[in-house]
Amino acid sequence: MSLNALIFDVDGTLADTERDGHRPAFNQAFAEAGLDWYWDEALYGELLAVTGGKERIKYFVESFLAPEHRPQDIELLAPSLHQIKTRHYTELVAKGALPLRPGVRRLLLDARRSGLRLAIATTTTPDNVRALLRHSLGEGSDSWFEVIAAGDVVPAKKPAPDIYRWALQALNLPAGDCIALEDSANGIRSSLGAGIPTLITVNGYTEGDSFDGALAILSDLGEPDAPCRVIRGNLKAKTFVDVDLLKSWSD
Ligand code: XBP
Ligand code: MG
Repeated sequence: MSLNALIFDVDGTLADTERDGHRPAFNQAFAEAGLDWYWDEALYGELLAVTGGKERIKYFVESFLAPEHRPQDIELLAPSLHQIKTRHYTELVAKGALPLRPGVRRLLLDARRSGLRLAIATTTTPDNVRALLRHSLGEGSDSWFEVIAAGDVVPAKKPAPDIYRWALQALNLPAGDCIALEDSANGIRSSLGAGIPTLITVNGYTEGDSFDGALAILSDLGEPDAPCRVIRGNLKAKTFVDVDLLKSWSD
């Protein structure tokens, strides 16, 4: 197999979006809806066990609220709260609150120069993806990605493999011709479930996760002047991730 495409996760991988992006957006939505719910950093870390904002709201209600405090119409309330939250999140992104992680822009440009195909496979919404790409890589950068597999396009979100299988089908590529870049246990279970070799860059919420089967586990993708920290794996004397290194893992 030879490397043909990189498939990027978004939240936690392209940018560290959860603690200072999605989490405050959820809290702003709850306040706007007149709810006294507040997800602090620790609680949000527990809620990240469930992917998908609507599913996470339902998980919170069912698992963290006493029965007498649970809203009756959660099946209706969750999607409407999520719409408000997505508005707040995209406003946060537009303010530049969520920069790309180290090495992401460099690797994307390296991949484009090398003729690698690019795709996204994420649990978040297409609106959130396009806002993040537009504000961090510039207008039109979403066209760099042949496939943006996002959110409700599949019935089951990560850790189910559906979103990565959907991306492979849209790319018309076998799993072994791709490398997925992920940040979380749910993410790698999804990508490996689809048979895709996977590189992990951790963040504050996921560094304690289990990443069995990863090509390597790194602090981030690194920059020439800011080496990444290798948690597990062999970077073959390199100090940052580039296309040559990824290709060497695929040979
Ligand atoms: C991470 C998620 C998403 C975000 C919130 O997605 O699980 O649910 O936490 O975004 P990924 P939404 O790591 O797959 O990019 O509220 O839009 O779901
Ligand atoms: Mg992620």
